[in-house]
Parts: sequence; C-alpha cells; structure tokens
Amino acid sequence: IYKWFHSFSPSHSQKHSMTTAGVGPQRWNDYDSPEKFNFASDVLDYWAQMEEEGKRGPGPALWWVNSQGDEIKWSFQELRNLTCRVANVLEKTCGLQQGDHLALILPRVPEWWLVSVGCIRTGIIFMPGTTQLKAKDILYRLQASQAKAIVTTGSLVPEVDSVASQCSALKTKLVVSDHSHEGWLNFQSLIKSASPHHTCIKSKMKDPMAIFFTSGTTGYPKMAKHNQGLAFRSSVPSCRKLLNLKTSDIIWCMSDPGWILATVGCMIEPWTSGATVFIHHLPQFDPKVIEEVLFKYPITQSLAAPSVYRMILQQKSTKYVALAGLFLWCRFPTLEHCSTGGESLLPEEYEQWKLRTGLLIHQIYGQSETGICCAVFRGMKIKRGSIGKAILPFDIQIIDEKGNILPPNTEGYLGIRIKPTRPPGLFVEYENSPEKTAEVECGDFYNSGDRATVDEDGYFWFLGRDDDIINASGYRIGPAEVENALVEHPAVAESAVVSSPDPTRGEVVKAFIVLTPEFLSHDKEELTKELQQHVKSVTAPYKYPRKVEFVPELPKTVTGKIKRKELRMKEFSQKRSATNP
Ligand code: BCO
Repeated sequence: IYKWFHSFSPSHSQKHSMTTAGVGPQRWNDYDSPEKFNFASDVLDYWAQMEEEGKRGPGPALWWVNSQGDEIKWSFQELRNLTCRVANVLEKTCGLQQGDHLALILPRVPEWWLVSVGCIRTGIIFMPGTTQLKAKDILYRLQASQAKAIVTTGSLVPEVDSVASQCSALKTKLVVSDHSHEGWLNFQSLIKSASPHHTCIKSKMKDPMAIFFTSGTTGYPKMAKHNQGLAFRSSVPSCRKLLNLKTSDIIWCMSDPGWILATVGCMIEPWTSGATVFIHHLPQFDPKVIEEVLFKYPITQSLAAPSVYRMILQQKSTKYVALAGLFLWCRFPTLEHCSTGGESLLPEEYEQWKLRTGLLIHQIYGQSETGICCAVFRGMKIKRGSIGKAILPFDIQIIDEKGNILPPNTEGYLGIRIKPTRPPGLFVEYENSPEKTAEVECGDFYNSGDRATVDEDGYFWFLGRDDDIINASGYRIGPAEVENALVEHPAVAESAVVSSPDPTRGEVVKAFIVLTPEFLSHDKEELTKELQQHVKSVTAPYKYPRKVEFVPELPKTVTGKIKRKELRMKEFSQKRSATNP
C-alpha cells in the first residue's frame, strides 16, 4: 500500500546544509491568544515554505517504518501536498463540512497524520480512537458524537459494519486498506486522484478541532472537546522550552494514535518546531523492538508511558558489552532526551534508567482535557518523583473542593485557572454534557480530580486519585466499563472493579466477582481465563482484568452501593505490608 506513497516524491533526498535551531512559526508570547489560528496553515505550511526557501535542514517531517523493512519519509512540502489532497477528498468526495465529526480509528500508519491534518485544513472535527476498540465501543462513539464519517483500517471493517445501521448520522466510511471493502471508500485510491490544491479554512482559535473520549468514574466515556488552542499552545515560548526541539531532532512518541498524547507528542509538538516525527508501526508492543529501534535509527528524543521504560528495564537485554569481566549495557547512540507521561514514574525507575542509559527521564503531566500542562522542562533541575512545573499560560494551583487555593505542601486537587480567562489549550467542554462540564468547574478553576501537592519552588507532586478511576499502564479506565462487560457473562452475578498495584504496569485492573450459582463449582483458573477473554472480546482489550478474585459477596453501603474504595485500599495496603513487613 505504500508503493504510491514511495513513488510520490523520489526527490526527497535533496540536501540542505542548514540545521535550524530555535526558530519556527513562534511569533507569539506566552499569554497571546490570536483570534485566528490554524495548525495546518500556520505551522505545517510555514515549514513547507521554509523548505522551499532552503531554510530548513534535510530531515523529513515524518519518518515511518515497520518491522518488514518498509519505510516512508515525507518532507513538509510533501505533507502539504498530501494533506491538501485529503482535505479535498473529505470535502468534495465525502461532502463533509467544517464542524462535522469524523471518527479516526487507525493504527500507527502514515494515513493517521494525513487525515488529522486534512481535518484541520477543513475544520472537520477529528475524534481519535485506539484500534483496540470493539463494536460496542465504536457504536457508542459514533452515536454519542453523531459522527458523519469514519476512517479506519481493514481489520475493523466488520466491527464497524456490525453497528453502522444503528448510526443514523454516519454517511461516509473510508478504509485504509490494500483490499476493497463493500460499502467503503478506499482512502489511498481517492487521494491519488484528488487535487493537491486546497485553500485552508481561516479558523478562529475558538473553532473546535478535535474530541478525545475519556473515561469517567461512572457511565460511558466523556467527549473532551478541544479547539485550535490545543495546537496553538505549542507555539508559545513556555511550551517550546518543554522539549526544546530543533529541526534536526527526531522524536519518537510511542503512544497509540488514539490518545491525546499522540496528537500532541507525535504531531503538534514536533511539527511546531519543524522537527522529524518518527513512527514505528508497532502492531504489538514489544520492548525488544523498542530497544532495537533505538539502536538502529538516529532518534534523539523519546516520549512514552512509564510502563514502556519499565518494560525495557525489566527485559533481558541483548545489548551488553563485556568489559574487564563486567557486563555493561550499551547506551543508545543518538538518544539525548527522554520524557514520560500518562502515569507515575517511580524514583527508583528514574535511577535505573539513568544507570542503564546515562539519560534522565523527564516527567510530563496531562489529561485528555488538558494536553501537556505541567512538566519537567529540558534542562530544568529534576526533583525525582515530581511532575515538574506548570507550563504557561496555564496557572496551576492546588485547590480544595470549593476552589480555594491551598498553601505549599498541602494535599489538594490539581486545578487550572479558568477565570477570568480560560487558557488556550484547555478543553472547551464535554460535548453535549453541560452538567459534566459544570461538575469539573470549581470556583475559578478546572478541577482535574487528581490529588497533588506543590512545593515552595513551584514543583508539583502527583499523588493519585481519590475516586474509582483506574490508571493501568497509562490507560485511564472507568470501573463501570469493565463491570458492564463482565456482567454480560453468565458466570457473573455481580462484580466490583478496582485498581491494584503491579510491578510492571504500575496499576492493573482487578475484578472482584460474585459467581452465579451454576458456576460456583467451575475450575477457578479456567473461569478466570474465560472471563478475561470475554472482556477482551466485548470491549477494548486493554481494560481486561489482569487480576480476578472470586468472592462470596461484595462490600456495600446500607443503600446497596458497592464500596470500591474499601476494596482498592485493601489492594494497596497489601502492597505496603508486602514491601514493609
Ligand atoms: O497482556 P495481554 O497479552 O494479555 O493483552 C494485551 C494485548 O495482547 C491484548 N490485545 C491488544 N489488542 C488486541 C488484544 N486482544 C484482542 N484483540 C485485540 N485487537 O489486550 C491487552 C492490551 O493491553 P496493553 O495495551 O496494555 O498491551 P501491551 O502490549 O502490554 O502494552 C503495554 C504498553 C505499556 C505499551 C501499553 O499499556 C501502553 O501503550 N500504555 C500507555 C498508554 C498511553 O499512551 N497513555 C497516555 C494517555 S494520554 C494521557 O495520559 C495524557 C497525557 C498528556
């Protein structure tokens, strides 16, 4: 499928001698909020122009590889051409318009970047989702968003087709595939014949750009809507200090394209600096492949969840050198800067990584609602375990449940000031849910729901959540999503799903299950596997309970509400007593 892409521009190897550092389309200050902004025209096309003028180095804008040896490299000029074609396909062939919703469920393939930017050029609101989604998850997303279009991969065609008839707004189905699928438009064929000339919309900063689905404590995932501010934010000087990327940098953000971390770390951040986005297809996560890739390609920055670094550290590496009878771990030849976010990195993991690679891991913090809003900037003094400082223009404070600012070293909620001014880059609202939006507004602040403290130097310290949300290896999981999946199985009378500590994934999903009478005598090991498989088949598999405990009853309040907190606290106190006997 990449033949055409390969043939698209054989001339990419044109050499420029210059390596641009510290320049870019950043003509704004930290507190600026221009009326108009569009990531495609203000950032991508800027760098395409710089290339035309010979003012950008030779590195591609996007460098994609897979384990079969396929490779794609596109310059910004090529990206401009291809994303204009995509914009024309979306508008002219599919009849989509500014403000329409498009579900974007693709693996790490170059088309994900083309569709995202194509949407930005046209004002179509893209809604990324992981390819782990199953039919029911997709149905919910399409119905809740009234999506008019979906772009997905061949393997998800049957899942989408099984629910499409229940999605009245869905008019266009585009597939990225080598094969034709009945009722689907073929993405690659369409862009080949589309015109490369397109006039980008003159979007206002307030115009919606993307929606990210994010799990809550109850019910179905909420739709966090972002405007162009999410992309604009990366252009301000404070945000540029975060990774301090140069046009010669090659950054590999390993996040699945379904998460906001990928939109920011694999697209907005690097391209704002004119740097190269490196992508490995990685259909299955394998720490050995990550290690190989970091040795093979001239990657200078990595961004991944702590679980990824942890899994690399925990695997048996083959990259050792024997020196004076000692085995020393080889260092990655070009890697200079590592960042991590999505869950907590433990101080000892930071130390181990430093010992093995000679590099420091810089923590970032954010949510689907906030993008990256707090971080240990490149070059900043690291306080191990801290998530760093607020990134302007976000004013982050520790607040109580009424929105009062708490003094340093006092535990509270991490809050972002929204009054008198809501900063660009913070989500606009939960789509179609004013009550959920109101729930997270707390006085003058957006209440993240995350517990934290701040010290006298302005460093924030993430403590966790005091609600039932589970953060398993960087995935935010609502317990109800797993409980609803479990109860569909005839063996489950009722269940309670909570977070449980795990040495590899930080936390994992644990299910306490009360069995129906018919299954009481079943082999528990077999039943555990069957239930895990069941959850994997009815909802996105990353949510499946890696731990299962069968119990005669669940702890409940007098009104019959399950006491998840009690179960969760038991899990964590067991860990503490195991660590400190
Ligand atoms: O471990 P198992 O093999 O039992 O199960 C795994 C997969 O094998 C399985 N699976 C995946 N796709 C499947 C499937 N099963 C059936 N059908 C499919 N289509 O399901 C389980 C999935 O678990 P996983 O994704 O955790 O798998 P894995 O391979 O162990 O990956 C490890 C990590 C660390 C790479 C992964 O957990 C990960 O990517 N974590 C990071 C998530 C992340 O990026 N979070 C950031 C969110 S954005 C944010 O926080 C804001 C920051 C600004």
